[in-house]
Amino acid sequence: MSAALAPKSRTFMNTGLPLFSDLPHKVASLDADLVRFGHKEVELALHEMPGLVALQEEYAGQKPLAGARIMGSLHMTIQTAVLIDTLIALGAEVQWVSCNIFSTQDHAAAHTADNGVRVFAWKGETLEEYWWCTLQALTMWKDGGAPNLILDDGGDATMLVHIGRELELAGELPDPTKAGSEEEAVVLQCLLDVRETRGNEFWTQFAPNLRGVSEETTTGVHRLQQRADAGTLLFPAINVNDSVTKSKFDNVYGCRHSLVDAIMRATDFLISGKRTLVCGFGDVGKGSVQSLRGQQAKVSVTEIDPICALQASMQGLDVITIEDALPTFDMYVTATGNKGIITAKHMVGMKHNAIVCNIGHFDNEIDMAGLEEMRGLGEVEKIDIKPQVAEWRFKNTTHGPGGRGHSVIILAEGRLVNLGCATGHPSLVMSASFTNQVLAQIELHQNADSYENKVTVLPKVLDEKVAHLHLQKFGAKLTVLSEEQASYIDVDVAGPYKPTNYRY
Ligand code: NAD
Ligand code: 9W4
Repeated sequence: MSAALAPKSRTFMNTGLPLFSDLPHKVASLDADLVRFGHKEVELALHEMPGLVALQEEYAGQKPLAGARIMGSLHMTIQTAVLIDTLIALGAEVQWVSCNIFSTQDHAAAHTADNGVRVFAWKGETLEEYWWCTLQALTMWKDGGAPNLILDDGGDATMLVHIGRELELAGELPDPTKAGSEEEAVVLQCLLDVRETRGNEFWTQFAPNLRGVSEETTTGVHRLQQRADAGTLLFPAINVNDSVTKSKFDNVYGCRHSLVDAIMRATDFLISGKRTLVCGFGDVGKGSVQSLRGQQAKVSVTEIDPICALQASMQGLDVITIEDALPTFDMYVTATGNKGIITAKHMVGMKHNAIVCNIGHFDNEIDMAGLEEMRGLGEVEKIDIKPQVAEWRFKNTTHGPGGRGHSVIILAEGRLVNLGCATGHPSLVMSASFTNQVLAQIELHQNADSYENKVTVLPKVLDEKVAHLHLQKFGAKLTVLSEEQASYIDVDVAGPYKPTNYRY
């Protein structure tokens, strides 16, 4: 169909929303109480986000992001609202969506929309609505223009532009019937609708406006790296994930805060003194162990890597296998990034009312599919206790109360417990991460032309700057190197203080 013949009022799939909408925003509600709650929570979070406050103050008069038009695709939470406010304070124009259908905090979206920002995000979007939101924030700018930067988490926005352009250049029609998943079918339908209404060169003309992307997570960085290796990345990318002040804070300190927070919000189970198994002793496992030990749980770990196992041993933890734990342990936390860590068969052997949760990879560290299969066979019953807390009762075992079947309590359906049962990382942890994001956006806005279309991390001095901006909050006082000391250890007085490959 030619663009001229295309119906102008076409709606996108089952959303009932115009494919290209002139709505100023779309959020769950702008009810006065919700807006007020959002504004107040942002005000409280701001006080805990010293890196972002410092950047706002440092650049108050300079507007280093003037002329930047940033499309953001990152969980629309209270902390993200502070990030958005900071980008705007630094001169940027911003349009936003969430990067997960469930992760929007509606009061955060209400705060942001009430401030006049074009935000398209609400908790519990359908996949169709999610991709509609992404299309609006990317393409529907108030003045009819386009963004020149993307701030991405997971790579969806970056991917839409790349695939859209590639299919146009290949002369191929996007074909949802060839999709490998339900989500891919929605993406291809979105691209097909754009093709049918806007013609063969929409993304080809759109993409050159983009000068760079900063990426928040491991998955997104991986997708960018694959493109860079294949020579198909269209603009430079800054990998924020691998700044030390992002990854260590997110993985270790964020999980240290939010693991017991989640378990306590979900249950009234006493953690102290309980035998708890943490599967995986990487960064997230280390944070999780600290979290549980803070409550005086008796923690043991499982590991496949002898270095991490030795680290655990040096911290006084028993390194065991899950089979060793089954008869006596009260709680299990998976933190491996791997799959099939706790199987349905393991759960058959657990103590009555053992708590099982995951803080690692999204949804397959715990074999929920195996449990569902047993449910289908009538061997296990699922009893919902409250949202995100379920009892799974094994009917044929004999080590439950009175020699009958036993149960396990599964939190957040086996998905990330700190996000399903609590509110994730505290603002201060997100401040470290998002300060890197702002520095990355400034760097791309000012110097994108000096970068190749590759993936780079921020230089270590900027990582150190992020740490610096947070020190005052803790009343920390740095020792200043003398010139003599600096030359003795072969660093500059102003940093960087470590070689690039230093492991913190
Ligand atoms: P990591 O690689 O540092 O640690 C994972 C550890 O698990 C490694 O030491 C590895 O040897 C071990 N492991 C792998 N397979 C195992 C197995 N079968 N049994 C026992 N141990 C095994 O990774 P990380 O940074 O700790 O991240 C782990 C996961 O947590 C990732 O999926 C990451 O995306 C996720 N993550 C979650 C949050 C959150 O807030 N919930 C935050 C950051 C990262
Ligand atoms: N959140 C999230 C919340 C609820 C939720 C299907 C129904 C990640 C990082 C940050 O993913 C996030 N509910 C789900 S999935 C899901 C995901 N389901 C699954 O059944 C329930 C998320 C980063 N972050 C913090 O950690 C703190 N502030 C932040 O911005 C946020 C949210």
